[in-house]
Amino acid sequence: MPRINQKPFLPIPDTISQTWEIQSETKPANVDFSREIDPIIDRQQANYDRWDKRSLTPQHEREAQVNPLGVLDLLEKTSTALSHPISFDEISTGQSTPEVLTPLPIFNLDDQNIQLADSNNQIEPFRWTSGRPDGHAPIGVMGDHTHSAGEWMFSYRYRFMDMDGNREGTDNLSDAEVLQQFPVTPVRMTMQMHALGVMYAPSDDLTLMAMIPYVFKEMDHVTRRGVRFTTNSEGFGDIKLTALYKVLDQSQQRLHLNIGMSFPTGSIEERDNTPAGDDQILPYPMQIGSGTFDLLPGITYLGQSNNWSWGSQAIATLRLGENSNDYRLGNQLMLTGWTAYKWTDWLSTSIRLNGQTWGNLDGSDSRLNPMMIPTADPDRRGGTQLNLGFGVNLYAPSGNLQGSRLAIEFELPLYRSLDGPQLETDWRLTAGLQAVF
Ligand SMILES: [Cu+2]
Repeated sequence: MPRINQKPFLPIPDTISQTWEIQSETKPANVDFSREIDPIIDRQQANYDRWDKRSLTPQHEREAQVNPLGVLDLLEKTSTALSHPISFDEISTGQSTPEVLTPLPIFNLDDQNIQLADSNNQIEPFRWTSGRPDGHAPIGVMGDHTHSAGEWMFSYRYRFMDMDGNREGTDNLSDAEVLQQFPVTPVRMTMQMHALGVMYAPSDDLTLMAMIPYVFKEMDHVTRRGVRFTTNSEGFGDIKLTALYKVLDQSQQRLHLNIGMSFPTGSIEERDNTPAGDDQILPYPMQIGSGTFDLLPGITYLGQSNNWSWGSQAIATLRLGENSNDYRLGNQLMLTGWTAYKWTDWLSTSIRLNGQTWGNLDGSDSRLNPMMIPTADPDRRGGTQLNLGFGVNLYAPSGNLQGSRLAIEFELPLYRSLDGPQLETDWRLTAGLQAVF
C-alpha cells in the first residue's frame, strides 16, 4: 500500500485475535477527544480483520462511520436513538481481565480519513479498498475499479457465449417456424473472446485502461431443403481505451466515471463459404467489429463493509457515424448491479443482475439479402436481456503473487425479448486472470 500522507499514527499490533473487545472507560493522554460529542461508557465488540486493517467494522448490529469531525461513530442499527461516537482507547483480547495492548487511536482529523497503521508503519485509511477478493467486481464487469497512482495491472479474460435457438419477442421459435419466413435460418452460434487488458494509474484519481479482444465466432444453419452448414470468422476485435476518473472516495464508497472509446480495428469484411457460393460476405452478427468509432460513457459506484461489498454500473455504447459498409450497429445500454460476500481474505462470491438493451441497425450492407436469412436483416438485431450472474473471486492477499486474482462468472438469462427471429443467448461464462505491479 502506498503511503497516503504524513498524518500522525500509532502502530497496530500484528497479533490479532478474531474478536476484540473495545473499552472506552479510560482515555489515553495522548489522544485528543475534545471534539467528541458523547463519550460512552460501554464495552463494544469489534471484529478486526487482520488482512484488511481498514475495515474496523464492529459486528452485529453496529456499523462504524467517520463523522465530519473525524471521530469514528458507532451506529446502533437496531435503535435509531443510539448513535454515539466511541473512543477506541483500550483493546483487550476478549478475556475477562482485559489486557491492554497498543492503544488504537482515533484522531480528530480535519478530513474524513482515519489514519491507522500496521507494524510496518504503513498508513491505511478507512476507505474503500481493492485489497480483498471482492475489491474487484464480478469478472464479467469491465472498468469496475480504479488503481492507486503508479500501479499497473495486466489482465486476461476469456468469455464464452452460447446462443442456441431462435426467439421472436419473448417466444421461442422452432427452426421450422423461422423457415416459414426465410429460406435459411441460423440454429446456433457460439462466440469466444480472448481479451488482453492493461490498466495504469497516472494519479489516484485517474486510471487508464486499454483492452484488445481476439474473437472466434461460429454459426450453424439449416435451409428449407434441410442442408446444414456452418460459417466461421475470427480476428482481433475493436480496441477499447477508457479513462476512469474517480469523483468520490470516502466512507468505504467510491464513484468513478467511465469515459471510453472503441476504435474500429475489428473486421467488418468477414467472409466464408455458404450454399449461396464460396467466399460470401457474412451477415452482421458474424462480423468481428462495429466498423464505427463508439463512445462508451458510463458511471460506476462501489461500496464496502467488513464482509460485504456491492456496486453498480451503467455503460452506454453510442455509435458515431456510419461504417464503410453503409451501416451502423444499434446503440446499447448496459445496467448492472451486484453484491459480493467475502468469506475469507482470499475468497468471495457474488451475485449480479445484468440488464442490456440494444437497438437495430441503421442503414444496411447492400451485399446482404435480408429476405434470405434473419441475420442479414438490419431490423432483426435489437433486443433486451436481463441476466443473473454467479461469480467467484480468488485473491492472493500476500506472498509472491500478492494482488493477483483469478475470477469466474456464469450468467443465465432471466428475461429475453428480441426483435426476431434472432438467436437467443442462453448462457455466458467469463473467466479472468489479473496481476498488479
Ligand atoms: Cu485493474
